[in-house]
This record gives sequence, C-alpha cells and structure tokens, in this order.
Amino acid sequence: MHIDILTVLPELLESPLSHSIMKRAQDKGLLTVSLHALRKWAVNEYGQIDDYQFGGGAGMVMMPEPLANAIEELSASRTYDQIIYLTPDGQTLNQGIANRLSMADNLLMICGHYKGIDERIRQKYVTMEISIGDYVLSGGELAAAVLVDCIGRLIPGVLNDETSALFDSFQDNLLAPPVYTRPSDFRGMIVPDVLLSGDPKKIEAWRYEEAVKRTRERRPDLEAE
Ligand code: 6GU
Repeated sequence: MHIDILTVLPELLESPLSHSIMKRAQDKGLLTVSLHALRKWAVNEYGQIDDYQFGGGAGMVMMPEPLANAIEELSASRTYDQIIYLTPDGQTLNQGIANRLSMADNLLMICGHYKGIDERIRQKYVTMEISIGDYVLSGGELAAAVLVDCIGRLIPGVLNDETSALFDSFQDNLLAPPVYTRPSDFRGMIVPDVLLSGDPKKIEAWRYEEAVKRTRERRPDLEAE
C-alpha cells in the first residue's frame, strides 16, 4: 500500500511513522508513506495557504488552490482508492473502517488545520471524511498518524503470529481479555490457574469468557452491534 499525506506540518508525522510496527511495514516493503508539505503549493512567495473566512468569524481557512493543485499533481501519478479528509465532523473511525481501508492500494490523506479546508475541496475531491473521536485536536496530523497506524498493521504480512491482529480488542466486537506475564506470583497477586494449565482448549474458553465479561462491563454498546 502507498499512502500520500498532505500537511502543513510534515514534521509532526515523521516520528510516529518511523518506529515499531510502522517501521517494520515500511522495511518489509508492504507500506510506503510520503509526506507532502502543502506550502510547496502555496499561492505566493510568502508561503500562504490559508486566508480569512468569508462572512467573518475567527480562524483561518485553508485555501482551495493549494489543495486542488496538490491533489491534482499527486493524482496524476496514482489512482487513489480514497481521498480522505481528517476532520472532527467526519465518520468516527472504528475497526471495521480500518479493516476495509487496509485492502486499498493507494490512499491520499489530507490534514486540516485552523478552521478547516474550503468546503469546495471537500465536495470536489474528498471521497471519505474521518474523525478519530468526539474531541477536538489542533490539526489532522495526529489523527492521520492514528489512521495510518491502525490501517498499516492490518496489511497482510505486517504482523507476525506474536503480534497477530486476530486477538485484538474490537475484532469480533469484543474487548481483549486480561493478559499476564512472569512472575506467576507478583507480590502475592497470583496469575489465574487456567493460564498455567497448559490446556489450550481451557485457556481459549477462559479468554473468550473474560473478553465477553469485560465487554459487557465496559462497552455494552459493542456487544449489542
Ligand atoms: Cl480527524 N481532526 C481534528 N482536528 N480533530 C479531531 C479529529 C480530526 N478527530 C477527532 N478530533
């Protein structure tokens, strides 16, 4: 998969995409991510990409020309499966959306800043609008980092058995069960017997029960889906 990201702050995305599983995905050649500084398409020599909003009101709006020129230039060398605008008024990201997006070949993500981007860009180019939750961030960059991470780890071959996504929270609409490691007795707190039993069937049944219990207690809305 290839992901292009249009942003006024490429620096903000460099580190989150350069470590751990995102690094492995790129080292294995399964994922490439290109960060594009929107200022490259600025409307003047001052690097302007935003302006006051028509009708008045506080906050700048990202101008249509730089975005349109950037999107058109990038689209000339790729056919995007989706052009995604990260915005708090988009559909809320969940594991189902991530699963679907992980099958794409080419994605373009647009990070908004200030009051957001000119509405006409959303209408003409954007095919999908995603929020990462009901709270406001200063810009779309951290949301894009979240989206790339959660899609990237689902690309076939990125995870191995040890990091397998099959047992993650939210696959099957269940939260993950509790986990323990050594020592089996930590300051008098004991690991459940069944996990030391060596009986894979019993262990699997226990994990499933605990996952259901945890989901019922914490996220009854998930089980209902
Ligand atoms: Cl995608 N962008 C911003 N600015 N804030 C958010 C968000 C996105 N998702 C949740 N809050």
